[in-house]
Amino acid sequence: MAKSELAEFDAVFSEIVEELTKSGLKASESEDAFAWFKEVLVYNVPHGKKNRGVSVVSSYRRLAPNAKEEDLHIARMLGWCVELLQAFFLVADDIMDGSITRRGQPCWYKKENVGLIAINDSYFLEMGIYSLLRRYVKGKPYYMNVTELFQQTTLQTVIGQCLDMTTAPPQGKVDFSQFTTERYSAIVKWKTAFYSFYLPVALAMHMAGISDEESHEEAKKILLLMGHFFQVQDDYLDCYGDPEVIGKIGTDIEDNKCGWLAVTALELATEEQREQLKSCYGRPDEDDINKVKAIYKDLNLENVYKKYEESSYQDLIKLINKSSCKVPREVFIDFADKIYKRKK
Ligand code: GPP
Ligand code: MG
Ligand code: MG
Ligand code: MG
Repeated sequence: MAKSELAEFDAVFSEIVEELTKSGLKASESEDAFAWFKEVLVYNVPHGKKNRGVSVVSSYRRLAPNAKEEDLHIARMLGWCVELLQAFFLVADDIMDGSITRRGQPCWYKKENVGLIAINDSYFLEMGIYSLLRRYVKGKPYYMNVTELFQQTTLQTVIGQCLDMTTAPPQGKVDFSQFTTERYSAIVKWKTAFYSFYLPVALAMHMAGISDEESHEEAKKILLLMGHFFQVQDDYLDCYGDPEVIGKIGTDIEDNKCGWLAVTALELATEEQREQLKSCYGRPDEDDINKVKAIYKDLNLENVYKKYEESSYQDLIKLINKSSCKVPREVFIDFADKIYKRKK
């Protein structure tokens, strides 16, 4: 079933492109802009894993087992709105992080005829969300809830991105004083967990008529824990993932990021290793990057991560089992199964 859910989700992407561009393409003054936007959409939106988008649909199915086809269609459109939000963030994030590739192709801003137009394109992608909401959801009782949720989630992610960027001093400078587990937890909760985990399930809940605060708080607790682990994994893969598989080349070491590997290394390091890290972290030079990786190796971080992955999965399952949420456990288990032990 999981495969066909993705196939059905993919099948409506052309409708998304059509809806977002058809009227603009007909108006002679804006025609060129919408032809450009069409390219932005096709390059940046459909090539990811789409876990977030498909989770809206699969969660909605769990919450409304007798859902009508017309409502499943709306769930798919909301799923694509989450993918648009993600594309908006990634186009901008890659500029900020100076990344090279994304989803196995050059980052959008790296393309010869794009450059900083990518900033404008990220706003284009963001506004696509609200066009689709007006087109498919307006008139439904949950329109206001989902619209506000997208706005609120965007702000949360911007706050997280701000913490992420400002905790990383400019290249060549070192300041490990802020590289604490508390700061790390705050960064990942805000920059990743809300939009990647709470948002998809919360959208399905609103569609299914579950909008009370208590249910949302209960679901949020579980989903934010999952989101925390997911970002730890992203940080691990930044260094240890295969770029061919993850579709991106890691930049966290040279970008001076307060990532899981750096925070964990600093916790385990001897005074001497800490001094060595100070002299090579956050520098673009290949030799410096390799020195950081050698220290990670001496500290056995790969094993520390494997242990962490196992124990974090156990913690998550415990939390899910003891929750008394209106949302069935399978919604959380489905999502967890998609991310644990992932390689991309
Ligand atoms: C992931 O960080 C976080 C985001 C993509 C949110 C960006 C938010 C904005 C408001 C632009 P990351 O840099 O570790 O992701 P990746 O490893 O995929 O580049
Ligand atoms: Mg990045
Ligand atoms: Mg980033
Ligand atoms: Mg990353």
